[in-house]
Amino acid sequence: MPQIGSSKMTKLDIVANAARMVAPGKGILAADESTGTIEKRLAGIDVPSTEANRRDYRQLLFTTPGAEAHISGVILFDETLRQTGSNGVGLAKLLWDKGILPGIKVDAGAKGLAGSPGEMVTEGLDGLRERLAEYVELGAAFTKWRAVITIGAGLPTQACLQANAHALARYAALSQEAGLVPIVEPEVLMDGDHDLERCAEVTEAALQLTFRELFNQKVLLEGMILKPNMVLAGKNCARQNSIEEVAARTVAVLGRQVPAAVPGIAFLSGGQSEQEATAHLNAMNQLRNNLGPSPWQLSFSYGRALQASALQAWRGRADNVEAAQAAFAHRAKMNGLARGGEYDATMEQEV
Ligand code: 5MM
Repeated sequence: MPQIGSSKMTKLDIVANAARMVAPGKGILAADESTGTIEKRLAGIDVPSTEANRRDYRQLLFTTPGAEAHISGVILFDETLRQTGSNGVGLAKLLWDKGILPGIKVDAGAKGLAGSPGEMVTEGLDGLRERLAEYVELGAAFTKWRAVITIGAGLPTQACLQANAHALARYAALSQEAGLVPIVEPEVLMDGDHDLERCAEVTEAALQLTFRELFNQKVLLEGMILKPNMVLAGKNCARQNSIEEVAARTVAVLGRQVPAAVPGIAFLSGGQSEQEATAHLNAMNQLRNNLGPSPWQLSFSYGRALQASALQAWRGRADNVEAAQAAFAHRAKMNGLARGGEYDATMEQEV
């Protein structure tokens, strides 16, 4: 298969890379925090967001011994794809050498949607074809685009759902044209006091429109990954649901809207704690094991839920690198086990 910097990817290569991204026992690390977000994360551990600190932190994650056993791909921010590690090797090459696929966030962020106060539409389509060609040269194997959908009084509007679905599909088609696997991320936010059923209703509507647009734009479903939210009650809802309720409702919504041709679903964590995100994924895979074979892999593409304890353990100090890597390796392993429904909360004591 063509590797780093190749512009000769065929449809078969794209399909093979998509399958590799959701290989059993593995999932994706989202390390594509944009400049503002990584600054916030580093501020949380009193570390200034300099280019060197961002590089050191991400290098720490990528060089974690054994991470490749449970991590199939890493989503990078533009800066990281261009960075070189302390040993002089490019970070993207370092990942390829470990058997981990590097990917790249290609959206330009969620901006206010004109005419829809409180709603956002993700931008970044202008010039995307040219940017993708450069990302191929820099060694990316896949891309990511995140749409943000807010639940509130009268929200989301059809205009918001439609605009975001259209942009996601245009992005996905351009990515495949460039030989890259698109991760399609329509995120229904956990913010608000809505209940589980309202989240289910909105998630279903968002997915339905997204797949309609993907079909319209002729996106090869076998060569993409869906990155959705789990179906959860809003953070401020008085009634929070059990792990089993969340798992059952999420799988039911996906079963109604995600075509069987899609190889895998890699959830975002969206503000859940590390252990909640793992327990939910585990319960979904247990459910699928009990119900019989599922059409798609149920995997993870977590940012915060894979990094929170590693970040806390690191705190910007070289002598904490080993402890931070142990924390990250532990989370990767727990989620790797959850991929097969083999996780148990008692395993959290292992680290
Ligand atoms: C890691 O966070 C990603 C980038 O966010 P910003 O564009 O706001 O900086 C984000 O897209 C991420 O890939 C997903 O939302 C999943 O992350 P979480 O933390 O929700 O699992």
